[in-house]
Amino acid sequence: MSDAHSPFVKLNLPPPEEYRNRKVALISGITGQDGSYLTELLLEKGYEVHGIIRRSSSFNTNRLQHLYADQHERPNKFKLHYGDLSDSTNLVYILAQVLPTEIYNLGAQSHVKVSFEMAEYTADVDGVGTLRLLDAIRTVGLEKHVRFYQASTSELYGKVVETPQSETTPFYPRSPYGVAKLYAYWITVNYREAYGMYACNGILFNHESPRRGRTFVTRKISRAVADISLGKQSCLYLGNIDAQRDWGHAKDYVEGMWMMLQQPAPEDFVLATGETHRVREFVEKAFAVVGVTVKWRGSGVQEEGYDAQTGKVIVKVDPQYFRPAEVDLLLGNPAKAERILGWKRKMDFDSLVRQMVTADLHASKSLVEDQN
Ligand code: NDP
Ligand code: GDR
Repeated sequence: MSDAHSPFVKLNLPPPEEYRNRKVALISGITGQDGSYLTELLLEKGYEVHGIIRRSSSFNTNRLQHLYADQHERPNKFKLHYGDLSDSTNLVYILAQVLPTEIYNLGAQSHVKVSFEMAEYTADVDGVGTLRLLDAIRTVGLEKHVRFYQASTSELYGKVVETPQSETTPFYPRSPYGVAKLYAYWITVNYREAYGMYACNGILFNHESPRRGRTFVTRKISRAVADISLGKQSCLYLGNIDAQRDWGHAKDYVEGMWMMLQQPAPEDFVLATGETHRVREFVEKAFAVVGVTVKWRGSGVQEEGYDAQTGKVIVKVDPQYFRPAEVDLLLGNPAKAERILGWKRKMDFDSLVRQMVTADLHASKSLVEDQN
């Protein structure tokens, strides 16, 4: 569509090259795991960082708390705006106010199991929400000025078609979350092709950290290991312990997001470690951090893990955590990102597990001390 026929209101902006000399980032999902690491990275790089946060009756900016403190020394570099990916008008308003040079769309209902219970909401926020943000960019006439990152996911691959999974592997999502993200993936490609926007998909495999949400399996395990070792919990209940995931560290992955937006032309990239591990292996390594060896007995829903030294059962399978359709195996091939972006994950699997358990041990011990 030519500008003459554009239904949108355009702001009076400087030419794209001049506009991009400013370094202004807007992040949806800034309160999440990745949002907090990305904010730190961009502030370090001298960006002015704006984030979209949802109004909540409870405190939802824990992961950004330390940056608030910093703001006294770095005024105007970090600002939060109330908003939601379900509210187009609000997105247009924020964009027109902030005039970002880079947008990172990390906001999502990101829990795969929850997406089976909230399928329509997940489609609206994760799928149509991406369209809303892309259209908001066009509405204010930023389509040639701004660079757009879409948080795509290895959940797009879903059912195993080939491994390792790369940018050319066909998609076969297995959850309402995966299907919503498939829409977001293609609308990002479509707006790049249709309107010449600098828009790219980062197809990121699972990445974790001590800031990971507590209901994702790695954090659920690291917290339970800490609490069990401190005598505050007796058993960890899990679903499919044979699922295989390619787990990296979130801090490495947000760097890859930024790198994708610094290329001469927009492209889609896989970020992964190239290794896969079963959930049960994460359990074993996590307990090993506190000196416990886990042995397994039984099978299927009867399977349980026990402490090899004491015989105490510390892990049980609970079918309530099974999913209506599962993604059995994720194993990514990051060769393209390594070759073109020069990206490489820094933290390996063992160090990731150790860091997460150590952080939860520390947090759980401080909680005991606080209560005393
Ligand atoms: P989190 O679940 O930790 O964070 C999600 C963020 O999205 C939170 O800030 C949340 O806000 C926000 N959000 C939720 N609903 C809305 C909404 N309606 N409007 C605006 N914002 C909303 O996810 P991660 O940080 O782990 O992941 C970031 C992104 O990357 C997500 O899109 C996720 O799907 C995707 N992804 C994640 C991977 C991973 O392994 N971590 C791998 C591949 C992709 P609030 O705090 O208020 O809930
Ligand atoms: P995933 O992460 O679905 O891969 O999505 P999650 O940690 O939830 O599950 C990983 C695997 O562990 C199995 N599992 C359990 N999962 C949870 N949450 N709780 C349990 O008790 C449990 N027991 C076993 C799951 O069945 C699954 O196979 C994450 C999210 O961050 C997405 O937003 C992101 O797109 C993908 O990673 C890549």
